[in-house]
Amino acid sequence: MVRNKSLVLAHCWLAFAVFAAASVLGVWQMWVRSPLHAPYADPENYFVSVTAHGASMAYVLTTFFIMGFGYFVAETALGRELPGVRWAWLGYALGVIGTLLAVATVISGRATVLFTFYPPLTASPFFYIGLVLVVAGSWIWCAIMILAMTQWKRANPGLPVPLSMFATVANAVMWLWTTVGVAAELLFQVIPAAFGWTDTVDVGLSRTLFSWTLHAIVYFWLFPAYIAFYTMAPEQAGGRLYSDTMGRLSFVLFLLYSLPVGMHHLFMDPEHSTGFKFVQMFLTALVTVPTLLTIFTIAASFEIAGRLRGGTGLFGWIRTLPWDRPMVLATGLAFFMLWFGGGGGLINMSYGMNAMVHNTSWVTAHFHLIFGGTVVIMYFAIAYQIWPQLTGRSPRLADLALQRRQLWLWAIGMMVMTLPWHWLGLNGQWRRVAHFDYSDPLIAWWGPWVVVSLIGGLVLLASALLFVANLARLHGARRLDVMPAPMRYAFARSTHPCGCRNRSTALGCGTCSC
Ligand code: HEM
Ligand SMILES: [Cu+2]
Repeated sequence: MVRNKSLVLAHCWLAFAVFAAASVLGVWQMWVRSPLHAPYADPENYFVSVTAHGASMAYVLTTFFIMGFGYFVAETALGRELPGVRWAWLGYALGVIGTLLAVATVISGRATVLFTFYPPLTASPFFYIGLVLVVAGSWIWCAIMILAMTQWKRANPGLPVPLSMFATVANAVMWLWTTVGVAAELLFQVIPAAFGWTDTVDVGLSRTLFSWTLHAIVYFWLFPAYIAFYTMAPEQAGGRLYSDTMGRLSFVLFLLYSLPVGMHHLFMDPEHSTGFKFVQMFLTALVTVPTLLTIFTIAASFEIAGRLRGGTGLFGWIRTLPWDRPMVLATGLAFFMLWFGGGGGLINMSYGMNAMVHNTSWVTAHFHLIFGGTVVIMYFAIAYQIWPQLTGRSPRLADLALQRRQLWLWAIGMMVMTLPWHWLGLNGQWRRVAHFDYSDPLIAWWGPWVVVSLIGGLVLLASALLFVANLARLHGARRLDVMPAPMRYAFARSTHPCGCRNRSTALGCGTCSC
């Protein structure tokens, strides 16, 4: 039972409305970069658009969705009332005001600084103040998450916190620590300079402070997807979580590894030494540990589910999984995209190879695949799964078919858009550039590949609109008499609840009846 449905819905709807609008801008940008003639295509408009699209996707979609989902998890996993609901609404209001301020400055052309706003690019101070307000709103969310868990622990001494809440709080703690970097940059360097109170900015310092936030923010976005992998997908697949400890370990590792690695974004910057960059590379490589742990644990959980459903042989269990359930399908598609996106990430991470792709389209293609692909497809799946509890309406078979179609379109569109985009980057295509002179024989062959990316972008746009339509249709549907089933999270089970010492199999104890 979710008490504060409107709180969660307000966050999700704002996130998804902004996402849909930003998707339209994304397609237009790809069109401008292509050899086809796009309307309104001038560099001014392009950078207004890329700033609006980038900031909307990276800050608004994510922050509001993560906050809304966190409130949902706190209520459903802890099974008690959310503390500080008024504060939660205040956090929402701050976020809305901040978003409006930032959007207004971008649309009026006074903040074309891209979502990274690296000085010496300078925007209207109200752009930055808007961002600070969004972050301040999210800090309130962090405090509420921590408080909710503490209260629950006090009421349930000795019991482990449910994994989904454990991960949500890990995310809140990480976010509190990691936003210190960007907050310091904005408050002490960028905003005073934008108001004209100071006349120089130490660019090396501001890039370093921003990087403090810039990698961990990726984990902030990623956590909901991992929460879904660990606590929702195994349950939907009809099995159980293979290991609760692996889950907790992964989340703690993400929390630890997020701390010092963001400066790997500055491999090509002069202000850090080579030795320091090597350390950054090494720490970044460690991030493969929780990623591989997760892939292993979720694959094992799915294998348990597939075998429980009668699957046999080395791979037979894959076929018996219930792929018709959106959460299961999305997990499969997310892992597929993670395979490519993760591989690309290893190249970015390597100090030497990074020099080859630095500031090319490779980078943009990479984060679209892993963030827009793997992470955002799980946001869709989470939304589909929590919508019945929030709206009181259960999806019918036809609704589920449309949800699956939407997920497929997203994965296909993402692959079609990003594979050529990577390839062009490898061949030197610049990122953040509006116009290319395709009459130059050196780059003329890029044109058709950008058009293929554009087609991928159109498929993505269709999927984005279908997603919002799917949610709206369910929200507006006639209420049925049957109430949707309460939210259930996947749990791991001890192989030997009875404590016997028999040999066990993946499905449980082979010999005793426990
Ligand atoms: C409809 C699907 C999408 C299309 C067609 C699209 C296309 C684009 C294009 C063409 C750019 C400009 C790249 C450049 O100038 O180098 C861009 C930038 C960006 N996109 Fe997307 N995008 C889409 C969805 C997404 C999603 C789902 C996310 C993340 C959730 C995302 C995040 C970003 C960010 C953060 C930037 C800014 C990059 C920068 O400043 O360099 N996009 N997108
Ligand atoms: Cu990074």
